[in-house]
Amino acid sequence: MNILVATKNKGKLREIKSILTGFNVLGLDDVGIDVDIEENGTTFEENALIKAREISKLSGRVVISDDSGLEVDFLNGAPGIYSARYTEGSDDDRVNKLLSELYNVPQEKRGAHFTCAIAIVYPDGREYTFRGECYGIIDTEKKGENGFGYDPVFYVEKYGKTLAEVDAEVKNKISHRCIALKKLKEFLSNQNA
Ligand code: ITT
Repeated sequence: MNILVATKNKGKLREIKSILTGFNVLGLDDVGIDVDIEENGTTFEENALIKAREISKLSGRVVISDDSGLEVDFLNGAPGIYSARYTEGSDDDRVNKLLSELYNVPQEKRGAHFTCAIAIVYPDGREYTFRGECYGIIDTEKKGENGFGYDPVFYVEKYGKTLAEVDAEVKNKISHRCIALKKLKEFLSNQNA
């Protein structure tokens, strides 16, 4: 089965490809689509559906999208759906802003989780969403080079490492994205049953 992924984020696409084994996963570059989509929903699910609907309309294909973000307890769930827009600039600039917001905040108050909503939209209009979450602590400094986004400061107690320090295979076993995509895979296998 061919699945087109409506994302401009290379890190997400890389992870989705390695988790959705058994499918022919295409990126927007593969089909020559380059559009800016306004993400004006109020939840991860709404934003994921906005992206998948738009690209399904443009391509006529089965499309999945990923809307995700980091919710920090001390910041009352911010940056949340605004994680990509937390500050202008690069992922590194956003991580630096987060570290400065949490400056001197003790470890027991640094809890956070990633959320990922995966949407699938079919050309006939059917649409479904799946959610995954991954819990950790915001570290006091950046560690590791793997992954993307906020991974260098997202510390996972079970591994004693940030998501940027663990191997891609480990992240892809425990991540919010992996949990949501497993639900999608389960759904797709029941569709074909
Ligand atoms: P698309 O909308 O084109 O998919 P985007 O990067 O704008 O790409 P989102 O609007 O969903 O995607 O924003 C997700 C934000 O959350 C972005 O800042 C990411 O860096 C961050 N994020 C999501 N998943 C992450 C992960 O697994 N590790 C680290 N940061 C992550």
